[in-house]
Amino acid sequence: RLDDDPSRPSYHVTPPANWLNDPNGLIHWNGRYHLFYQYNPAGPFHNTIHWGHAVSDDLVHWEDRPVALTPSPDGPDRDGCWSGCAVDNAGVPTVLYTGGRDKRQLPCIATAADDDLTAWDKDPDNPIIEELPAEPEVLRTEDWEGEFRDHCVWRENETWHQLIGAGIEGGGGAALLYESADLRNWEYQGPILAGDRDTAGTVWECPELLDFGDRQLLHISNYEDVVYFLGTYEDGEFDVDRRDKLDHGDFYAPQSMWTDDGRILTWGWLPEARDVSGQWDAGWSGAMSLPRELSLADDGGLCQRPAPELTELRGDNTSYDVVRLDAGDTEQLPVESRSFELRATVRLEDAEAVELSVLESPDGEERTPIRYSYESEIAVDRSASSTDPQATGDTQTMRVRPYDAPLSLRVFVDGSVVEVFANERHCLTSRVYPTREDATGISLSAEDGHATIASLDVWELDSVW
Ligand code: DQQ
Repeated sequence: RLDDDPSRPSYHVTPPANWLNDPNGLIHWNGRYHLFYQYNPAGPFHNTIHWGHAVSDDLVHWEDRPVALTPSPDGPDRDGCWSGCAVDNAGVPTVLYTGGRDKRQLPCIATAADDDLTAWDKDPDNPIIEELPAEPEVLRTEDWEGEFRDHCVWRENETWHQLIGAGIEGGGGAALLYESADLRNWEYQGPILAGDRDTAGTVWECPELLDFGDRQLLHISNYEDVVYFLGTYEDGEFDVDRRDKLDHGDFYAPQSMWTDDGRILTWGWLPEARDVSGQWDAGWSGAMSLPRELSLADDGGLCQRPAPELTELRGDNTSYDVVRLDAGDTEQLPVESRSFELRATVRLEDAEAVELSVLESPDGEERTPIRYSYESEIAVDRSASSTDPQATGDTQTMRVRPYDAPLSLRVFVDGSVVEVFANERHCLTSRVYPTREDATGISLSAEDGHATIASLDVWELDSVW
C-alpha cells in the first residue's frame, strides 16, 4: 500500500495504489464482509476497469485481497468490468455486472469459485441481456450504442428482480426493471421511475432500491449528484413523495449492504477534487466513504449516521463540557491531527455564524472552515484549503434545520477527506489537499454575536489497515 502521502486517508478504504471508483458487490459471506470496487491496477486513471477487493471481519478494519474480476480479452467485458452487485443464489455467491465492449454495455454474470470470493467463474453465456429494451428507447451517444448499465438485484416471492440504470432518448435518466426465475433469463418490465432531464440528469447510473418496510428509497447517480427518492414502490412503480441529495459534496455511485441485525449500511465513492496531474503525481485516486447507516425518522425523513462500529477506531480523546464563543474570539483546540472525529452540539444563540476550522496551519495560510450560519446552511469553504493549484478551491453547501434548534455535528477528517454529518440527516463530504505539514490545527469562532458549543469531543482515529 502507498502510505507515505499525508493526503492518503488512513481510516477510509482506498485502493492499495492506482484508481478506485464505485463500491460494488457488497456482501456478508461466510462470516466476513466483502467490499469490491471499480479498480484500475494500471494507474490512477479510469480505464480497463477490474473489480478490486477488500474484506473485513468487523466493518471497520480492512484487508486487501487480490483483484477479483479482470476483463477477458475475448469476452463481452473486454473493455471493463463495470459496476454491479452481489446476491446469494441459494448458497452460490453471484455477481451481476456490466461488461463494456466496443460501444456496448452488456450485462454479465459470474459465480464465486471459492468461499473467500477471490476467484469468480464468468458464465459462458455472457452477456445475459443482449437486446436493449425497445420501449422507451434507450439513449445513444457518440460513445455508446445505449446508456444501459449497473445492476441492483433482489429476490421477492421466488422471483429475481433487477434494476438497470439507463438514459431515455429525448428524456432523462431511468431505472429499468427486469424479472427472472434463474438470474440468467430476464424479462423486461419497464421503468419503475424515469426522471425529467432538467432536474434529474440525462442518465441514471447505479440505481439502488432500498426497502424500509412500508416505504422505499430509490437512489440514482446522475453524473453530478446522488439523488434519492422516498416513497412507495409497488408492482413495478415508484410513487415519490420526497426527494433530496444523499450527500451535497464529493460522493457518488453508492451501494448498500444489509447487516445480519437488519441495518442498511451504505458506502459511496469519494472522487478526487484535484486535477488529473495531481492524481498522477500521487499514484492513487479515489476513496470510499465511511459506512453510513440509513434509516427512516418518525417524520418519514431519511436519517444518515456514521456506522456505530466506527467508534472502535477512537483513540486519544479531548473533551469539553461547554465552550462559549464571543464575537471575534478564536478558540484553538489543543489537538493537532489529520485523522480525527469531532462531535459537538452547536447553538448559535445570537451569532450570525459559527466557524469550525480544520486542517489549519498556525498562520491560517491553509485552513478549511466549516461554517454553520443563521441562514441554516453549512458551507465547507475550500478557498484556502490548499496552496496547491492542482486542488479545487470552491465552496460546497447544504441546508440544515432552522438555526434556533441546536445543531448536532459530526465531522470526520482523514488525510484529504472531510465528511460532515449534520443532525444525523444531512451529509456533505469534501476532498481537500493541504500541503503544509503543520496544517493540522482545529479552531472555533463565532461571528457577530455569541454562540455555545456543548459536549465537544475530538478523538484521534486509528488506521483501518
Ligand atoms: N462507474 C462505472 C459504471 C457506472 C459509473 C464504471 C458510475 O458502471 O455507471 O466504472 O461512477
